[in-house]
Amino acid sequence: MNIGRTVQQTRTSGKGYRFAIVVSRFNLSITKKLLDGAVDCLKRHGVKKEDMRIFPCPGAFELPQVANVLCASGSWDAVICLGAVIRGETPHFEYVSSEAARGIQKVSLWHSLPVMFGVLTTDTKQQALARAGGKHGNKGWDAALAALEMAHLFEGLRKRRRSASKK
Ligand code: INI
Repeated sequence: MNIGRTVQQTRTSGKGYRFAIVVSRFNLSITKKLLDGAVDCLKRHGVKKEDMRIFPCPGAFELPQVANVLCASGSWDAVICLGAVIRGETPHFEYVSSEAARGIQKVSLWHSLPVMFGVLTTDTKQQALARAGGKHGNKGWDAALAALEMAHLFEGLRKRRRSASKK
């Protein structure tokens, strides 16, 4: 297999796919920019307005809780979680960031559905801004692009499983 060619052929058209975006309101000035990036990416890849929905939640800790319910609904091809956890001076950072990451991964595995980790974990607000449409790109955009790729990949895997079970 020519892995280089296969990687380049990755499909990211969003036509016909449905995406849920869960966005944390904590550090809203940053998460709003992540959301703008994610929506822009989906639109540019052909996802219709009616095929994406935004679900705000209080903080990054709650992202997996909302994603879990969305996955269980069976209505989405992928769920994109967006948040910003900034270290500050308390150990709260460690709990929130690690539970968000762990929870998002668990939800994806429970439901066999792509759930994207578009959560910034930085020491400072400046570092977060640089990754939310600043000089280091936009993590929301990146998470949406990964969701498009994963939606195609999972559709292909489901088709393979169906055709294998008919044999
Ligand atoms: N939530 C965040 O999304 N980012 C943070 O930086 C953050 N800090 O630092 O506290 C944060 N805390 C709130 C947390 O996610 C929950 O909403 C809260 O604990 C209620 O469950």
